Amino acid sequence: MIKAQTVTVSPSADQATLEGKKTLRKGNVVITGASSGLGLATAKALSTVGNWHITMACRDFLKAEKAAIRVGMPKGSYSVMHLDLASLESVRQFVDNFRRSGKPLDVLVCNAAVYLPTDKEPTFTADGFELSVGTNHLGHFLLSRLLIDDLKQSDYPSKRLIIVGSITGNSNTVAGNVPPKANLGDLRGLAGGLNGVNTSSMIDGGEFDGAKAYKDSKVCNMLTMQEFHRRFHEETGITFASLYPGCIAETGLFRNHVALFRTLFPPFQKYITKGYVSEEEAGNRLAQVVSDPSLTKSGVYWSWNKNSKSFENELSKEASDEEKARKLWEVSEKLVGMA
Ligand code: LMG
Ligand code: NDP
Ligand code: PMR
Repeated sequence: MIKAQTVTVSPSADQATLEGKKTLRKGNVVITGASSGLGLATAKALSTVGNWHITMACRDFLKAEKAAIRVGMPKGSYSVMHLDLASLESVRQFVDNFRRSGKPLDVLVCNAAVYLPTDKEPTFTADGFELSVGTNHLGHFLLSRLLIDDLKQSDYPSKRLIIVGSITGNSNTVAGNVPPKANLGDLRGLAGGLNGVNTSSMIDGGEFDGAKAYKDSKVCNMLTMQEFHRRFHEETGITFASLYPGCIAETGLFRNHVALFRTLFPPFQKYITKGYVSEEEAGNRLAQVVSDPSLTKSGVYWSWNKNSKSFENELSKEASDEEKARKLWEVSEKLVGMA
C-alpha cells in the first residue's frame, strides 16, 4: 500500500482548489524518454516544485539515473523504471511493474521519440514495425491504451494524458511544408504492419523516408490524443492534450542528423525563424501542461507565443481529420494486439 503524502500548497497554484480542498497528495506522473532533452527538463521542472513524484520511463536505466543526478533532481522526487517503446513486450512489462509499485497514475506524458533522417533503409522494432512510427506512435499507443484504466482509477483532481506533438507534422505551417511533408494517405502501409517485407515500411505505403516517417508519427500522436478525447473525456473527465513545445534545436533528437545540420540548425532557429527555445524553457512549458490549473481543457494542442504565453493552436487538416483518427485507432489496436 502506498502512503498518501500530503503537502500544503498555496491556493493560487493548487489544483485541489478546483475541488475546494485545502491539501493535495503528491501527484504521480510518468514521463517516457525522461533521460534527455524535453523529458528530462520537464522531470526536473516538476521535481523542483515539490508536489510531484516523477516516474522516469526510460530504455537506458543508468543513463536516466545519471541524468537525474546531473540536473539536480532531489532524491526521492523520482524513480526510474525500464521502458523500451520499441518492444510491445517491454511496454506490457512496464505497465505490470508500474502497477506493482502501488503508485496511482495521475498524469501520463508520452514524450519519447526517435528521428532517423539520414537512414537510407528502414530499421525495425522487436515486433517488426518501422522504428520511428513503431516507437513514437505504436509503443505509446499501447502504453496509453493500457494505462487509461489506471488513470481512470486515480482519485487525483486533475488527471491528464499528454502526447507530445510537433509543428513539423502540421502542414498549415512553414515548418510543416519543408519536404518531406507528413502524409498518412489511406494508412495502407500501417494496416499492412509497416514491416517493409510484404508491405511498405511507411504509413502511406510509399518508399522509406526517415524524416517523413518521424513527421507521420507526430501526426499519429496528435490524432491519437484527439481520438482519446472523443472516446474517453466525457466518461472519465481526464484531460487529453498535445503540444508543440517550440524548436528545442539542441536536444538528442538530432543525434542522427548530419554534423552540418547540427551546427547550423540552432543559429538558424535562433536568428532566422526565431522558433528556438531552450530545453529549460520547453521543460517549463510541458510542466505547465502537466500541472497548471488553467490548462485543463481537453482535446487541445497547446503552443506558446513570443512572450511564452500558452494558446490553443490550430492543427492542420490531416492532423485534425476525425475519420482518419478513428481509422488510425482501429488499425493501431490491431497491430498492438488490443483488438
Ligand atoms: C536532409 O538533410 C536529408 O538529406 C534528407 O534525406 C531528409 O532527411 C531531410 O528534413 C529531413 O534532411 C538535411 C540537409 C538539407 O541539411 C543540411 O545538411 C544543411 C543544414 C541545413 C540546416 C537548415 C537551416 C539552413 C539555413 C542555414 C542558415 C544558416 C544560418 C546561420 C545563421 C547565423 C546567424 C548569425 O536540409 C535542408 O532541407 C536545408 C536546405 C536548405 C539549406 C540551404 C539553405 C540556405 C539558406 C540560406 C540562408 C541564408 C542565410 C545566410 C545567413 C546569413 C546570416 C547573416
Ligand atoms: P531527445 O532525443 O533528447 O529525447 C528523446 C527521448 O526518447 C530520450 O530520452 C530517448 O532515450 C527516448 N527514447 C527513444 N527511443 C526510446 C525507446 N525505444 N524507448 C524508450 N525511450 C526512448 O529528443 P527531444 O527531447 O527533442 O524529444 C522529446 C519529444 O519532443 C519528442 O516527442 C519529439 O518529437 C518532441 N519534439 C521535439 C522538438 C525539438 O525541437 N527537439 C520539437 C517538437 C517536438 P535515450 O536517452 O535512451 O536515447
Ligand atoms: Mg524547420 C519558419 C519556422 C520554422 C520552424 C518553427 C521550424 C521548426 N522550422 C522552420 C522553418 C524551416 N525549417 C525552413 C524554412 C527550413 C528550410 C531551410 C527548415 C529546415 C528544416 C530541416 C532540414 N527544419 C527542420 C529540419 C529537420 O531536420 C527538423 C525536422 O524536420 O525534424 C523532423 C526540423 C525542424 N524545424 C522545426 C522543428 C521544430 C524541427 C524539428 C523537430 C520536430 O518537429 O520535432
